[in-house]
Amino acid sequence: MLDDKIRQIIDGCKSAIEWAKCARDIGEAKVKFLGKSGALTLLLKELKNVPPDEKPIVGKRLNDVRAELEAALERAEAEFAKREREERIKAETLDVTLSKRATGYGALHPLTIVKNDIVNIFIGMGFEVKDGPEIEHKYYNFTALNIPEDHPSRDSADTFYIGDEMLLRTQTSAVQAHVMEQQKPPIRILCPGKVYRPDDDATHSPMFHQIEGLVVDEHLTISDLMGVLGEFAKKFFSPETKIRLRPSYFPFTEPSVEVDLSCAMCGGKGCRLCKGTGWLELLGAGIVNPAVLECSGIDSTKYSGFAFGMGVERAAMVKYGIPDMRLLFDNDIRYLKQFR
Ligand code: 2NL
Repeated sequence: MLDDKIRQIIDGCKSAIEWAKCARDIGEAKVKFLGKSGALTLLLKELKNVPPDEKPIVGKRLNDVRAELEAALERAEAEFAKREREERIKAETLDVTLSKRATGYGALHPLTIVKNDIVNIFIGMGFEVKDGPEIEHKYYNFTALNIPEDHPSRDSADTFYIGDEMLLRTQTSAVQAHVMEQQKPPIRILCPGKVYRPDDDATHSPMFHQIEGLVVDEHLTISDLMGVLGEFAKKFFSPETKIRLRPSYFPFTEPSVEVDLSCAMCGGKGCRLCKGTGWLELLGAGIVNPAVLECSGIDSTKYSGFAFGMGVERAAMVKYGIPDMRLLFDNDIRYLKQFR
């Protein structure tokens, strides 16, 4: 009778081990057969009903069975634990020899490339880069630059106004007007940045980029302007590039000039890029109007200056032969990729 029950427990436990699929199944079998209210434990409690002379034998038998089953369960559990750890490690293994999916590299926008090129050329000549607000007071954008109250560029058809006094700057000279007010000469600054004008067609964007330069010191003449811009032309295009000055007019410079660069594509013979002229129009420049210096509190009898300005879009178009400015703003990645 007792023997049958012991047999049942041994068979039940061994079959549980045999059918177990994981360490947890073994844990459950442990509870079922050897736990506090497990089958073998309950049987041990029945020992009190066994005749006294048989107790030692039956007791030993039950303890032996318990030890045997415990050992079998431990072995099975250890085996499962080992197998499960191996499987987990195998599943987590990374194949470091697998080649990655191609992601492609980022690249600077051609306008940024050209802006950086230009800025670095002038840094090389001792210029300091300055920036300022894109939302300006009309005083710094116009008045301080000797642009009269009735000048057409002040009209709301040519300037984005924000109320009566404030506007989106139409030229980066506004930054230079701030610097002249705050700094004593010598001044040698370069102001790259976004400017805004309400035109929008094949050759105009309502937002575009300018780089303006300003030098104020004693004894400066148009020769200094030609020296600096001649050096710029050689570095921007090629060592053979020459500059040419033509008379022009700006309210903030007197005299004013347009500065042409000899065409880098044909070397001045005339081609598609320079439209047969051999020259590329790139900069406006001039000797700073004494009225502009005085307006910022600089003594125009002691100091003189020269200034210049250019459009970054225009510079990028002549440098790379880009035929339409909209190609720079459409942000078609297939087009922009070429300038990497
Ligand atoms: C152009 C022409 C120019 C200046 C900008 C300037 C600034 C100060 C005083 C005097 Cl603070 N001049 N800037 C002078 C001449 C031309 O720009 O074609 N820009 C795109």
